[in-house]
Amino acid sequence: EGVLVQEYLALKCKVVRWSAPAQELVSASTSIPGNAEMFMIPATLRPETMYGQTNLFVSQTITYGVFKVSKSVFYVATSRAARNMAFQGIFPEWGTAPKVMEIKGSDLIGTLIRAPLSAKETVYIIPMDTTKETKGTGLVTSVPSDSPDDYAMTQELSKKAPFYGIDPDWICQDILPIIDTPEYGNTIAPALVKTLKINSPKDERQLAEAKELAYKTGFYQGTMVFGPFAGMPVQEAKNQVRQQLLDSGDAFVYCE
Ligand code: A2H
Repeated sequence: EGVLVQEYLALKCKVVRWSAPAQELVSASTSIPGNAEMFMIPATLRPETMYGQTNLFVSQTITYGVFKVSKSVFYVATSRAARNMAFQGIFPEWGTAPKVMEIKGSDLIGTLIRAPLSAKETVYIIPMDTTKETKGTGLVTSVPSDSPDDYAMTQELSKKAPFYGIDPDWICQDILPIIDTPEYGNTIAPALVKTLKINSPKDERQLAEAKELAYKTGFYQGTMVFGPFAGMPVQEAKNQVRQQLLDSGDAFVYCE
């Protein structure tokens, strides 16, 4: 039996404006200069969908680390992911993840970030507590057009913003068509959520089925309908978009 390595694309989402609690913590840190560039680092398997990013998910119960990449550049991710990154040449000293601060997911909610390639340019951090500490970087880009999980969570948060203690204006409602498929049209996630009668993020079994279907259908039958690769099959566009994000310095490869 072989060892399976999952290769993610880690996106660099620059912080544009911190939430009030995060601002207070970052300002109080003597290790972070005032002019520092700080990046949230979500990990994705679907770079070709990043045109449709509308939010960034964190888990309120995960404690994230802030890691020093250079004098004025810092990454936010789980300590687990940063340890892996330390062996992949991301930090100056091989094998060391220099943590300068910790911050709870709940304190990050409401932070405004730049979303590379997104039609939205800047998007807000919102909660998704099913985000696992043990996978990727613990941060997830929300693409409600193509991910049933992201769509179901976005709907839930819009319906119950006060319950979740968030400003409804933080939730982006514009679902842009990114990929067209013969069977499910150009926004596969809402289509599947409707077809499989998914009512909330708690409908785990149906969501798992929707996720599988969306992933396979998008990859094998999808055609791009947004961005510079519009008209191209997803199977080809995927690598092109990935390469573009790497070349522009907006992303790096992360394996675990
Ligand atoms: B994907 P795999 Cl449009 N916890 O990105 C929960 N989910 C996580 C995660 C974590 N810690 N880290 C990453 N993920 C999500 C885009 C996307 C994704 C679309 C459609 C499907 C899809 C936008 N969200 O994933 O278990 C991330 O969401 C379905 C497979 O390692 C990442 O890619 O296979 C994917 O799960 C990685 O899942």
